[in-house]
Amino acid sequence: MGVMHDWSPLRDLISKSDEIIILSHVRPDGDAVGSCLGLALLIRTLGRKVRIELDGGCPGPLRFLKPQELIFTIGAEGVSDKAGIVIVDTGTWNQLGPVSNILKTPGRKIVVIDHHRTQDDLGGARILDVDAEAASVLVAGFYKEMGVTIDADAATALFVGLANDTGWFRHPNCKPSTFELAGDLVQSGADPTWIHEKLFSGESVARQRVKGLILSTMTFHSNGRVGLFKLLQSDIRKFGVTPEDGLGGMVDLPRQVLGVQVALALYEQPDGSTRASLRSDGTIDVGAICAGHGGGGHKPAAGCTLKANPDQAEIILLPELVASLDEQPRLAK
Ligand SMILES: [Mn+2]
Repeated sequence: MGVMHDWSPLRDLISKSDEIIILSHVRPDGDAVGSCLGLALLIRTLGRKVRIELDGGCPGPLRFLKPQELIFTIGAEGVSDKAGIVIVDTGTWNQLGPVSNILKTPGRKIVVIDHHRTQDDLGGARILDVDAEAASVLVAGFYKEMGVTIDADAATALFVGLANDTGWFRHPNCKPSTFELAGDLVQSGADPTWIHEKLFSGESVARQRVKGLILSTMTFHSNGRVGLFKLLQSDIRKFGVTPEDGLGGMVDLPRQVLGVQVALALYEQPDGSTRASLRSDGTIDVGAICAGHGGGGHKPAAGCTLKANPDQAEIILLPELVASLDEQPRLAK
């Protein structure tokens, strides 16, 4: 939170818009929901009208945050031309999905608050901090800027975002200030034990079965430095996985194996394309690899979608990962 940002575009948008709509990326994760909710609660405290639009609504495991009353569907209600738009936790058209249409209204006030390196020109001001562990860190900074106390609900939401994007405080993006902020949020009412229980003890049978499939079929490459799995539409049908169950976090499974530095998850999509999700231990930049395929993300965590089936996607991506690893020394364990 030591970084100084020019918050004036956001202050301006909040004070001059009839209503503020907060958007985030498709397949919203803990940081997307946490940062949107934290910001929405702040804007509401300031006495302004605010709503959140999330692709597909709030994912089941995150509903304990109770964002329902702040989330609506733009298709159903429409958005006035005078509504200001704040985009949190993404800065690209691709990641915004269909909702990005509302950005195209002439004269629309737009502010992006993000920590991803991959950025498109979305037509507005940008408050970007690629060193921030999570978008929720930026939102916490805005509370400080506005002199507003973080209440227990907001602290819980922001803690979820911070914990999500740091892998519960174990990824290399953690720094002393990460723990300072975590401590402040706990002080403000976030309860990590309760949050963890809510997030990770509500797994559906379908999700557990999918994990079993992944664990028993994942393969290893480049002397065990790369672990990958593929998940087909037929698997999803067989186990009856619903969007509610979600498939988030599966890519961490190969990374749990000793010696695996990079994990590659290949999810077949209903249209036959493949969504690739990548994680690295930080030695190689999977964000750069994904950016080369129209996707993006961070050095240790990124994704892209390929117009190829999972087998073809493996043939495309695996050699790139192996080549990239070959240029790097193996981390001492
Ligand atoms: Mn994030």
